[in-house]
Amino acid sequence: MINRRKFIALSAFSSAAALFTKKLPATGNVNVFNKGPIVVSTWDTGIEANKGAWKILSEGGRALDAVEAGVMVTEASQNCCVGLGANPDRDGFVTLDACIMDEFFNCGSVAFLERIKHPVSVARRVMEKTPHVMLVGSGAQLFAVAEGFPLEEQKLSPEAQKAYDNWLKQSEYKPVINIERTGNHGPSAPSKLESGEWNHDTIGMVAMDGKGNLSGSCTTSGMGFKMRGRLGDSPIIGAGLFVDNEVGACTSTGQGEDVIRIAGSHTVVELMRQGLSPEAACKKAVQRIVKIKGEKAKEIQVAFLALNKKGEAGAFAINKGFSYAIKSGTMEKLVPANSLF
Ligand code: SD4
Repeated sequence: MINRRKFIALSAFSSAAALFTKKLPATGNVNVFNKGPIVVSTWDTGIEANKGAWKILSEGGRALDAVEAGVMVTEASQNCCVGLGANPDRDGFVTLDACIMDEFFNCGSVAFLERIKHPVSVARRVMEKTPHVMLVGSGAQLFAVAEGFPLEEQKLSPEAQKAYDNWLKQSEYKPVINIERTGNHGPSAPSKLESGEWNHDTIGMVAMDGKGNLSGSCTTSGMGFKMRGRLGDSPIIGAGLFVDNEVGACTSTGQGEDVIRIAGSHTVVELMRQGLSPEAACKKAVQRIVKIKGEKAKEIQVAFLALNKKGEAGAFAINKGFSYAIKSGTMEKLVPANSLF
């Protein structure tokens, strides 16, 4: 039998719970408790990428292999915003950045890499075959070729050529906010870059395997029409990606300069270490950027996506328009993230 004190405590709890439930955002961006493997990745392109990762996770494979295979799907899709089919720099060259990190703090990264289809795999080779973490530019390309990666033709995809020709008309050097305007995605959407319906150029992925180990990857063509040689956060361990197997993993997307400024992904993992949920940790990091940028934050986009050791996922963005894809044994969906503005 429930005594009066217990009853009051219980009803106080249930009304608090009801209040909490009411306050849950309509976007459904709640932390998902998950048992077993799970993979999450940025933007709508994450849906297809997660399928690639899931092939490995569902067969008991390692998170590290899953996050490499997953983002390779996006790197390979010629009509997408990531990889050799993506937007070039302002001089017309596609330059790629990528990194990868496993459950033992092993990490590898390449940046300003040209004519290589799978920068994430080169990053993994840097991690596994050199005593270094980062290789850049022609050195990274030489290493890739020595490792047997073919040197692809230097040629823009038709979509990127159109987008570049359009940009050349004004040649305005201004980063454009990353958005997703429609829910329609996947390889069947070849004209999105041209139509401006989709202007993000990165995929970040974090995963937990059946053994409970975490890994992450991030790959990008960087900001479209950037200065030659410009790097963003994506290849920088601690900024675009960070994994601490005791706590959680985080990746980021959006204006890289502002992520680097606060060592974004590392910050999110440290906030989770202090007990914050993935979404709350991502929100705190976003707030830190907004505090620095003030009103100007409304003109840029940054989003963080995190996964903790319990298999809870969450994200948060500065502005509306960011979503992330989840795949686990029981769910596969695209979740619109909450944002400050
Ligand atoms: C960068 N963070 O190069 C990347 C860009 C990005 O969606 O995420 N675009 O700064």
